[in-house]
Formats: sequence, C-alpha cells, structure tokens
Amino acid sequence: MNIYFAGAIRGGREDAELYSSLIQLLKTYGTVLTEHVGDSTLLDKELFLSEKEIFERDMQWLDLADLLIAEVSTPSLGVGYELAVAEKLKIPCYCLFRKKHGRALSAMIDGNPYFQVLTYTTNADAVKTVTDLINKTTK
Ligand code: 6IA
Repeated sequence: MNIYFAGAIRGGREDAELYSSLIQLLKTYGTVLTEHVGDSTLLDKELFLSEKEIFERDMQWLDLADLLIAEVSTPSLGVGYELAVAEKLKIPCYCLFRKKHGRALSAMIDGNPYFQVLTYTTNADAVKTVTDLINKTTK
C-alpha cells in the first residue's frame, strides 16, 4: 500500500517530531511516499530541488497513493492543496486534528464530508488513532 503523508512544511514545523513518529509507524504497514515531511533536516536536503520539481514530484506521488493521511493541526496551504487534489483523484483521506482551545479547523476541511477528520489530544493519542485506522483499513 502506498501512503501519502501530508504535513505542514512552510506552514510551520512545530509538529515535525509527531509527523516523524507517525511516518515510522505507517512504514510498518506500507510505503510512505513522502517520508521527507517528518525529516528535521528537510530544509538542507531539499534545497537542490526547484519549486517546480517539488510540486511535480509530489503530484506524481499523489497519483500513486492508495491512502492519504494528513496532519492538519498546523494550517498549511500545501496540505490543503494536496487534500483537494486527493479528493479529485478519489483517494481516501484522513485528517488528524489536535483539539486545542482557541483554534478551529478550516471549514473547507471540516465541512467537507469527503474528509474523515480524526481528533486527538496528545501525541500518544495520535499514534493510537493512526494504529486503529490502519488496522481497520488494511483488514
Ligand atoms: O505549504 P506547505 O509547505 O506547508 O506544504 C506542505 C505540504 O506540501 C507537504 O504535505 C508536502 O507534501 C508538500 N511540500 C511542500 N514543500 C515541500 C518540499 N520542499 N518538499 C516536499 N514536499 C513539499 C520544500 C523544501 C523547502 C522548504 C526547502
């Protein structure tokens, strides 16, 4: 199974460690096409790619994806765009959102019945949510 993991990059890297834990977990179930999203040295490594190359590579990966899991707690234009493209490609999409006082998820995601939004509170909770999800999806 090809899994496309989406998480904020220029939107903000506050949750990069969580992305990395989720990607490690997802790798035990399939191929994670976007492993770099959880990489703390991403900025150095990706500098040799042009913006166009990054976009084209990600769109090719999206085309190959069987499942998209997005961490949407940090608002990101790129993640929103990927979700919209994935919907058009009919790729099942799950959005993980951390419940936090004072911040609501965009209505464009929360209000779209195509996206399954899974809320969590702690990082451990997020890992458990993804484990349950994958076990259900791969059954
Ligand atoms: O708008 P954002 O940058 O937060 O968008 C993040 C999303 O877009 C992620 O889910 C990625 O799949 C994709 N994306 C955005 N930028 C990149 C990137 N390099 N490499 C791969 N995927 C990306 C940017 C590197 C640069 C900061 C040196």
